[in-house]
Amino acid sequence: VTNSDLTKISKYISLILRHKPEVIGIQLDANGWANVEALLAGIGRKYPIDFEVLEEIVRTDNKERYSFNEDKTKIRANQGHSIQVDVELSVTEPPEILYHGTAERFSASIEAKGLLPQYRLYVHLSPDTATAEKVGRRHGKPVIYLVNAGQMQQDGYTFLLSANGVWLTKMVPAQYLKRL
Ligand code: HQG
Repeated sequence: VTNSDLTKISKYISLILRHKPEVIGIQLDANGWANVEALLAGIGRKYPIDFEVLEEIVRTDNKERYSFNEDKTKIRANQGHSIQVDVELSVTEPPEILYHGTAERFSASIEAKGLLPQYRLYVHLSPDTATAEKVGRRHGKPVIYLVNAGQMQQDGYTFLLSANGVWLTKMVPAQYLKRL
């Protein structure tokens, strides 16, 4: 299996574990877990991989997108879901400043309405500008917003830190945003 195959398979697994488990006829439990055997069987039509390859994908994923449970019978995405699951993240005090990378074409709407989770459960924030820039580039010409997370927390907003270092919050009103 080449690296580019692994990336392709990882994207497919992302789709299943974050958005559409039904494409392979499986379900996630309330905490976002899928049964590993069911996942392997389900993706087998497209990508007949064995458990060792799945382990390699989880281990080498560049954003640490997935976790196994302790005995590796279950797997879930660490964040990024659009379906309603609780991946058991704890409320964490954010750094004073977080960043959000997006595309220029969204900026008028963002500055009017704030950051909204759109089709996902949360708005995703990055701990540094380099990461935010990469996230923004996925959508087009990147722009970076500085998020006044410390002030938000003082005002009662809560933040979750995902297992892979992404900060999550329900929404960011425009008053806490500053374009960099
Ligand atoms: C934008 C990737 C108009 C928002 C990354 C973003 C991340 C608005 C887009 C994870 C808006 C949603 C998530 C408003 C927000 N008006 N547009 N009021 N509020 N938006 O993909 O943060 O590679 O759902 O700025 O690393 O780009 O998939 O969110 O541009 O962690 O693992 O609506 O996805 O991880 O796009 O990325 P997304 P995101 P993976």
